[in-house]
Amino acid sequence: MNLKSSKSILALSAVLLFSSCGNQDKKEDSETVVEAESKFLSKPLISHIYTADPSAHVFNGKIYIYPSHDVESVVEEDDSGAHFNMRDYHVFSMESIDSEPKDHGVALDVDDVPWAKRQMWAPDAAEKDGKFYLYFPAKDHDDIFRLGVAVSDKPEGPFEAQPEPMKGSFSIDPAVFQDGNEYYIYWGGIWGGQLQKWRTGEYLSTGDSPYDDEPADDEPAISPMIAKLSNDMLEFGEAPKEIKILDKDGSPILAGDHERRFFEAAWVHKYNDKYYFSYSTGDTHNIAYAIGESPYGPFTYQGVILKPVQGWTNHHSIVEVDGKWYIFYHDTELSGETHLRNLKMTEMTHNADGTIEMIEPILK
Ligand code: FUB
Repeated sequence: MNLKSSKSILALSAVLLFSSCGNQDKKEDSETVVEAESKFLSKPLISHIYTADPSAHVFNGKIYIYPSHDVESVVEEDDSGAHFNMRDYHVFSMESIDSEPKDHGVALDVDDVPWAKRQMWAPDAAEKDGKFYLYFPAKDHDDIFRLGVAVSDKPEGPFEAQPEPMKGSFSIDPAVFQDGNEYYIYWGGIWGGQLQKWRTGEYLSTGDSPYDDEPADDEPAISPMIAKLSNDMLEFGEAPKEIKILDKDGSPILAGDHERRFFEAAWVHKYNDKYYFSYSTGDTHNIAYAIGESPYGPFTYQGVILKPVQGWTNHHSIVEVDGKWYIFYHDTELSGETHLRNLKMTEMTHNADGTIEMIEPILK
């Protein structure tokens, strides 16, 4: 699926070539093929609508992708991401890793979620006992991000939303990880994702700036959150806990360490009995990862999986398909606009020592 191996072809038809043969001029009508190298590692997976924040899963033998649906909006750009003003979700399926994604249409619209007002950001989905659960963040009528759940009998939806957000939920970017019979939900995002506003357990409305309420640079960074899901998958099944991301010496990653601290886009996968917690570092634009012995962590920082893509945001998911691992992500190749993104995908490699080979999405 990568442009590295399938260079785009520019055909220049009916190019007139003139060559000299002795004293006789020869004019040739010919077609010359010029190969133009793309600067991107992978090509867009979907181009008829803008899509971002892909959560990919294998359900019923097919790959399903649950992305955000980016749209142009009349809302002006601001530091809290108001211009990411998405209002619905489409679900996509792929028969195999090389096939074209099929758009199953609108799976959930903000107008069908009683508690939600706007900004349907990065979703995820899970399957339990033949039912499918779509987890999504949206701003409520007080402009506070909450997490919602919607249910369907089919992986592609349509989904029916619960009338209220999950009790005690806040912030953005839910990601559900199944470990045996247990399901865990991870979430959180700082700045526009409001996680910093919940440092005391209550919503701090000390100011409108998304940078208020952050810890000092030499304090531990704000932690992403985890909770086991309830048996019915609709609520937290336990009190939410903070996840610790530690340096190799066991000390917490600090708030001032923007190259490594958690920003948003939590994802967990399991490989060789270890838990891999991956996330975006936000303003430094990497997808980084940390490894732990339990779904709750602590996780020890290892490095970068995906270097910055074109566009401000970087958001991914990791899925195993037929014994190979893939990272789904997005960039802004099609629009050049940071809030109008397109999905991409490439293979990801675990090295023999358990580390992950770093991916450069923009070719040098
Ligand atoms: O798509 C809106 C937000 O942008 C997501 O929730 C973040 O992870 C970032 O990708």
